[in-house]
Amino acid sequence: QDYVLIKMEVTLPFPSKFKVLEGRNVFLVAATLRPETMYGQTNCWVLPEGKYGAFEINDTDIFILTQRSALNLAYQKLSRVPEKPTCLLELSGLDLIGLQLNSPLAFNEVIYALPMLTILTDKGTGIVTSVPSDSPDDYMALKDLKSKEGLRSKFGVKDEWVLPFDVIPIINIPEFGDKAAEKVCHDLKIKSQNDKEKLAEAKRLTYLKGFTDGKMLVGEFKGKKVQEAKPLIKNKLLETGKAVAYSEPEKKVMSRSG
Ligand code: ZZB
Repeated sequence: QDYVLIKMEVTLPFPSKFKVLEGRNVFLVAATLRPETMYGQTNCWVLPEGKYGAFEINDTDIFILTQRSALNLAYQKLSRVPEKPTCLLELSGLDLIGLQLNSPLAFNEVIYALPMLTILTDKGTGIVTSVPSDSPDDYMALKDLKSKEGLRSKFGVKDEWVLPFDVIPIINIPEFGDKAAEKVCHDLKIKSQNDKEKLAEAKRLTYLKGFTDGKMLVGEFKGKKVQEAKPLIKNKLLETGKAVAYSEPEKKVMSRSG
């Protein structure tokens, strides 16, 4: 699977736990297959009990992601020491919640790292960027956090990291309108982010229709079809250094190489 890794820059000042990283450019790095949706980011997702690390990519850049993805990146020439990830700081998802981020193309100038309970640690980087207009999982997880005060207090999430962030229409799909994920979640009567079977169906539908029938409502390629805009936006992100390409090895290959 070929992902685009989005470099979401952690803004200054860093929280005290991150002081050893001062002087570097520090990024939470999210794997996505939908670079054309980056305009609509409202937050970033981390797994509260997930294990992450801050890894040296080169002399200036630090990526926060899972150990597993840092190793894969090292084999893809993205590590300061060739083929060896160097971890400067071990972190848990709880350490990341509330980090303030500046993410490429996002209309929101700052977004926050928030808890999502269904993140898989053996996929991508274990960090996910959230686009609730076009991703049913993101829509439901944001809805859960907004509507459940208990969920926010459980993870120390401040109201101002969540409540001001609304769904931003970025793509029109004739069948689903300008907020496809909201419409599909509503039509399938999805109750929460834990409604996994229905969410898988919602994701399948939104992917399919988004790709075949979607049209950009915003950005440099406004009016173009999603199919056309996707590679153009991907290349732009890669050329400007705001993202890097990442291939996920097959599961079998991974277990053989340890
Ligand atoms: C932004 C985005 C916008 C995404 C969208 C989807 C959609 P796939 O096909 O199963 O590989 N993702 C990435 N890593 C993880 C993880 N570790 N755990 C859970 N989810 C993860 O799915 C790739 C997508 O799954 C990625 O693309 C990411 O969310 C999420 F409008 O990034 B996406 C209809 C989907 N729309």
